[in-house]
Amino acid sequence: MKRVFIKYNPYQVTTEILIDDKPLKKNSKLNHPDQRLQEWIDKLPDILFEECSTKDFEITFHGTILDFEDVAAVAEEAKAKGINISLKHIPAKEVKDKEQAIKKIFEDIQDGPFEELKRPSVINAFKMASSKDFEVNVVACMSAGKSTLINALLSQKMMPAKKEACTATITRIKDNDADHFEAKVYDKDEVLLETHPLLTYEIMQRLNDDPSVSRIEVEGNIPFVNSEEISLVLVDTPGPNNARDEEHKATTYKMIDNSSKAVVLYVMRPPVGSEDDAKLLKKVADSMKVGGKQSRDRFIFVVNGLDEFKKDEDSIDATLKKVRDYLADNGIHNPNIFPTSALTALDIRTVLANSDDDDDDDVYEAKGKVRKFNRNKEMYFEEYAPLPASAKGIISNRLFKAIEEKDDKEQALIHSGVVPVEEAIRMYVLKYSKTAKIKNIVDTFINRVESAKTFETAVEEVATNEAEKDAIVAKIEGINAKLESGEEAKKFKNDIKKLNYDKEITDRSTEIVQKAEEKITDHLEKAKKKEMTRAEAEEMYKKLMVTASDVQAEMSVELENLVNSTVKKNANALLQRYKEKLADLVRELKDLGDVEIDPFEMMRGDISDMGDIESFLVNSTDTKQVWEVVGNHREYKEVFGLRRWLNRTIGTSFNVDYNVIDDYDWVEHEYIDGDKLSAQFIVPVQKKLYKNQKSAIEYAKKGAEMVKRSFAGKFDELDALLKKKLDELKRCAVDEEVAREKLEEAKSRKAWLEDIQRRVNAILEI
Ligand SMILES: Nc1nc2c(ncn2[C@@H]2O[C@H](COP(=O)(O)OP(=O)(O)OP(=O)(O)O)[C@@H](O)[C@H]2O)c(=O)[nH]1
Ligand SMILES: [Mg+2]
Repeated sequence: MKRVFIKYNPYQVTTEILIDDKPLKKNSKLNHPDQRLQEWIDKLPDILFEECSTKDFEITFHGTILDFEDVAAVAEEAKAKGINISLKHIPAKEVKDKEQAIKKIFEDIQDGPFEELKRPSVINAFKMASSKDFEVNVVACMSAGKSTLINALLSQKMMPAKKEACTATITRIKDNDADHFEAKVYDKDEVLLETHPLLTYEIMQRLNDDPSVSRIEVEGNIPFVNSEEISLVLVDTPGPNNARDEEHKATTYKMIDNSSKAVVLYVMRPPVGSEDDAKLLKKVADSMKVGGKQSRDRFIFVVNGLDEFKKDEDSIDATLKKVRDYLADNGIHNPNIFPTSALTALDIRTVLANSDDDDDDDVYEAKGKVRKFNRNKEMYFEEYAPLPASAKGIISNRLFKAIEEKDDKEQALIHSGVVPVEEAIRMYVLKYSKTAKIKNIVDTFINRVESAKTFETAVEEVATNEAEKDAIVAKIEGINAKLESGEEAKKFKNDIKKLNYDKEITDRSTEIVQKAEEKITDHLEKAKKKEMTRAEAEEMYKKLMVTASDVQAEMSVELENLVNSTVKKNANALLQRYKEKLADLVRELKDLGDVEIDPFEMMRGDISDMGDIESFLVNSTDTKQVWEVVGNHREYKEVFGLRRWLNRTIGTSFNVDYNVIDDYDWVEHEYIDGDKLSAQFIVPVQKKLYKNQKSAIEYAKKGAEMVKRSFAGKFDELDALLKKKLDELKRCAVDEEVAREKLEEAKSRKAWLEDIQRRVNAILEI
């Protein structure tokens, strides 16, 4: 038997593994720097077996409960392979403790002696890091019950739901714990059409039927979460095949794409197996292949409508098995499947919450469902839910309480499967988003505190070092001279100008377009015949348009990712270049005395004020229009807005246009040549694909330019700040009075910083 010790810190994403108290060998496959536990834990038993040549292990796991439960699940599965793992858990600090500690530190900083830590940019960075929206995207191919499920999660009928294809707009609902819903309504070009301070179901219905409406931003209460805890956003989408425009289709693809980390509730309604569904599932399968267990956890498959279960005729187990087999046929293995009845949950939370009047048909019917769920053990859907033990515990406690209090509605609600889905969302947030969030927040402090400390240390050294006074002054003047030199400024400007990713983006986007083209030609190759009748030609054309629009939506997701990453790269390179410039400032002055004056270290905190490129980009996806002074008048200018670009690019959809077929000389000929026809069909499609590429390239350039412009201004500000700091140091060196005063101050300020630093670092420990 081998003893294995695993310490996993989900906040820092670090792993330490010891086998029989010895560290891992360098070439061990168990070395997983920078990877989440969930990305490699599945492979643990096999690798252990391979590297230790035994099948008996005792694993001691030091980490959070949720991570421990994943280890436990893997250990359980390993039994089937004859690998025996006994487990011990050393608990770690959980997310909740951390959040409180962070909040306290933030408050203390606001009351502390450092103005630079109270700047709006710091406060914003902190707020951004702590309130990042967490999206739950509800996706399905057809009317499987998306809107009904969202209504059930809202405990309120807000989203229009119907038997036939219904939802036509994208609605994002953000939790704010308020007692009413409000909405902002946008068209395709992101123009605000309407605002509703008090949103109702009737308004939502009208908006949904209005073809000019593209996106509705709603705020209101999502009862199963607390907005202080998670900033949850539920997104209702049209089924991609009845989307009003291709942009919505692209939105669904983007939600599924592995570049997204949001939870996807993939709703299905048996019987499963439509062709469209298979197409969408293939994308899900692709996305689930990357990123290990986290991507598996990200997709929650909701099998809805199971209240229609008939005793003695149906079997829930058999239905779920069919779904599982169907998913496996489409390349999805080990899916998290949750059986539900969204409608029952909604009725319990709305109809039955408001009335007990049996003469009301709705009440009568809803009560029937409650009875059905409570009577049939087979319909206790929570028992099928693939949840970790801690979540199961929460649910069974709730059920136990409901039974004790004879609350049959609450019991049926839990059995309806919607409560387990809510729990699954919460678990995901706790396991992945919250831990990452804590790291982000801590990061917003660490650099700034470090950097403030460097400056205080420099003050101390300068103020006490009589012997090197002249050297210090010379050093500071040297730095200043370089900072002010026109020569240096020109060099820096030139370096920045040289940064250019145009070729890279052209090459990559060409690949993307070629891939898209291939898909379409492949499709045509398969569809065409040497001789085609008019009916066949029309059919071929119709199908081509569907494929073209799919490919187009897919491509726009890839192009958008490309634009995003290019702009990001550009921003990072700029920052890097500025950091190098700071390091350069002291390069030739190193020999001037032992007192260290390091402009880069002193400025690190200020640099990180602008360094959160991720949120910078998020902000810039919204269209912004600003007034800009041009000569002696002002002009309205549009600023970088990714979303707007996306709409424009793919905004015009493929209209079915039968001209090619109509113009053919059918009187003379009975058949049309399939080769010729497909060659003609493909021209406008190709044109459009290339137009998309051109627009993506243009947009990436525009984005890069914008980043350069906005950074150039910031760099000037940073230079000015550095000069100020250097001046202060110089005054300490030349004026004894000032030195004495500053020294006293620096001591207590440094002690305060060290205390904060110790507390911040402790947060990331487990
Ligand atoms: N019996 C039963 N019917 C349901 C359930 N969930 C939804 N429905 C019904 O199924 C139909 C479609 O539901 P919607 O919520 O509109 O489905 P959707 O996925 O939003 O559909 P689209 O917006 O058209 O894509 C409606 O008539 C709902 O009442 C359920 O759990 N059980
Ligand atoms: Mg809907």
